Amino acid sequence: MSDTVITPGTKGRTKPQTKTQRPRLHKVILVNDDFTPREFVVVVLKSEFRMNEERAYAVMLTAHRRGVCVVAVFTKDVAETKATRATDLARSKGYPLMFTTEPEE
Ligand code: TYC
Repeated sequence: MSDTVITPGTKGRTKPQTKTQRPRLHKVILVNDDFTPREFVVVVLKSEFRMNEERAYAVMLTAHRRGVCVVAVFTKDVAETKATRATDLARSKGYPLMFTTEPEE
C-alpha cells in the first residue's frame, strides 16, 4: 500500500498536489495486575523493549500505581508483534501480565 495520496489538481494548476501521510502509530500499553512480580515486569521491559533498568523500573511503577502505562509507540504491525511477544513470554512463566495496543490519537 502506498502512503502517498494524489489529490486532484485544482482549476488553473497543471501540477497535482501530493500529500505524504505518515502511518498512524500505535501505543503498546502495559497493564497492571496483582500477581506478576515487579522484577519480572522489569525483565520483560528490558528484553522486549530494549529499556535500561532505570527506565524499565519507572514504567513498571507507573503501571503498578496508575493501572496502565504507555511503553512505546510503533507502527501497527511492530506494536502488535511486540505486545504479543511480551505477553507470551509472561504466559510461558505462568504470569497474567498483559500488554495491549491502541492507535494514537
Ligand atoms: N502489581 C504487581 C505487584 O505488585 C507488579 C506489576 C507492576 C504487575 C506492573 C504488572 O504491569 C504491571 N507484584
